[in-house]
Amino acid sequence: MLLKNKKIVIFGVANKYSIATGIARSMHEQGAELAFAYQNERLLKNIKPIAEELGSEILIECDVSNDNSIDQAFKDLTNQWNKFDGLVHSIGFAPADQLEGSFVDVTTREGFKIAHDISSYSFTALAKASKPYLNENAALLTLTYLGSIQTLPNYNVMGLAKASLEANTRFLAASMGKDNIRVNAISAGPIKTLAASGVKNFRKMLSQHSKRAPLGRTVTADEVGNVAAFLCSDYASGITGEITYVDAGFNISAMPLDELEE
Ligand code: NAD
Ligand code: 0WE
Repeated sequence: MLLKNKKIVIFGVANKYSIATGIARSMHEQGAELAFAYQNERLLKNIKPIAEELGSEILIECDVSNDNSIDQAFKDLTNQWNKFDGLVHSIGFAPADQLEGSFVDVTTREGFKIAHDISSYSFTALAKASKPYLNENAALLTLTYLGSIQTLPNYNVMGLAKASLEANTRFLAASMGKDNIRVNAISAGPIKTLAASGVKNFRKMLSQHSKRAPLGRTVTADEVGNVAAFLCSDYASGITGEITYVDAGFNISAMPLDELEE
């Protein structure tokens, strides 16, 4: 039981396919007590049964684009918990028109601003707002993607926002280390979630991934969840500011070994 006696709040469950749901499942298996923060009322019907199955009755609304909503969320949460041990940020967003077409043509000042606000600044905002309530030894975790350091079609301004999020992880780790708070990120391979379902040719991306990845397949939200549980546990007490890849090895491979075979 990696997470026995740990209280962890998870931001970013939209439905049962969310990476945050895989993380919650694994953390529950490892004995964590969980709370869920959801974006808006509309998602509540999806999240209620998931929370219930994982033994949680703490459901809190939080729109991370709004400072008042963030403050209220931690007031609501700390009505139930005095302090807690972990926070998972599994949130990303850019307006749909930013994620289709050539980067130089489709990117706008407003699209850039929203992508960076929701996908990167919100992690700083949650770290700041949770700091008074974090126990000694607490861990923060976020989710990133390879588009932060390499290009691919259509990911566009989200790649810039993920580059910012990864630097954010390092600066938060440096800044909170003196309080013994660790801050890490998981870079996940492509997974068919709600955020991916609107993306053009996502199925082709999944098959390209399986072709190039050393393990010859994609990863599941539960596999990401298992690494998330480890990173938030005391077994990872020596790891902070790190980006851990959970992608079946895709990021180390420039070409699959069988590509040149006749
Ligand atoms: P998802 O759609 O299930 O989750 C995205 C979540 O972001 C949703 O729960 C949504 O409610 C939340 N969100 C968006 N705007 C918000 C706001 N203003 N306030 C509060 N919450 C807000 O999709 P997912 O794939 O599970 O995405 C989770 C994280 O994983 C994202 O950061 C994404 O970039 C990252 N990621 C996804 C993949 C993939 O292929 N699915 C790969 C690597 C990284
Ligand atoms: O980070 C992500 C999801 C990013 C995302 C997706 C959407 C679709 C719907 C952010 N905002 C929105 N806004 C919407 O309106 N991933 C890593 C998954 C993903 O998204 C892609 C990918 C991959 C992989 C978009 C284009 C190309 C590849």
